[in-house]
Amino acid sequence: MSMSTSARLRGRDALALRAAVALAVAAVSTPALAVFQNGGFEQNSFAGWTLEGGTNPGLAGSPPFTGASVTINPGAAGPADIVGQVADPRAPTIALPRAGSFTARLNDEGGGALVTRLTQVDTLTAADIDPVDGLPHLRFAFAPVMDDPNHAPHEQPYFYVSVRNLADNTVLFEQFAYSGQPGVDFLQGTGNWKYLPFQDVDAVLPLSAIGQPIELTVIAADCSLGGHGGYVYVDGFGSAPVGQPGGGAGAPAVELPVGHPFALAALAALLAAAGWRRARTV
Ligand SMILES: [Ca+2]
Repeated sequence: MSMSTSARLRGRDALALRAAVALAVAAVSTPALAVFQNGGFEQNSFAGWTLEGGTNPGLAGSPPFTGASVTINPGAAGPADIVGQVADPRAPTIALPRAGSFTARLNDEGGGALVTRLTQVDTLTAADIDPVDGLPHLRFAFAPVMDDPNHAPHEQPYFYVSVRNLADNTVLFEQFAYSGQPGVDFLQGTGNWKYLPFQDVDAVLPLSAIGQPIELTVIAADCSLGGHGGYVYVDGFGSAPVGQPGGGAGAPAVELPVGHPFALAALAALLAAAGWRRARTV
């Protein structure tokens, strides 16, 4: 090997080493972002996410509805956009963006019986462990805004949020409500619109979830008859507390223990106490 080739190789090795060190530093400096790519939508896009949808033929079965009631006929993805500092004329007390500079909005105020579904799968790592309790956390915030035309329950606009462990197909967190659903503390918006303030979720997962694929799903559906819209804002998906507008650290959210023997019962009790009607599908 000539002197010049050897020198070139050494230079290349040094570059590779420098790149590896840079990656390691980046990983160490952003441990809270280990789970879910672009979880706060701060790329001002849906990069890292999968947007799908179709049309809403109505919920299957009869109340109480669950994720198993959700039926989507094949079709193009429903509307979705990223919003910044804007006012929502239908939900005047919702402050946007929820965290950082951007918040995602799935579906919109228009009708057409459209459904928007957002999903992402990622693997929990040790970086998602909260040092406070030594357990992995999954945190996010959501706020549904839906017209309430007072159709039959299965025809109403609805939203659905779930966190599922794909390794064993268990539901770690799930929330469903149709517009105007009895027992849900909807606020009255403009006209017939109903909404909820941002709900901060802090799902505490078992250590066994480390290394397993976790799937997030958010669905927002118009009424099935085609005349009325509904949408949901989501933001801050990750293991760190959901931040504040502009990027500050968030206040601790109410903890929802998930994944130990009493977790689902405790979660159900908590949601019931908050006026939620909740059912699980496993
Ligand atoms: Ca954000």
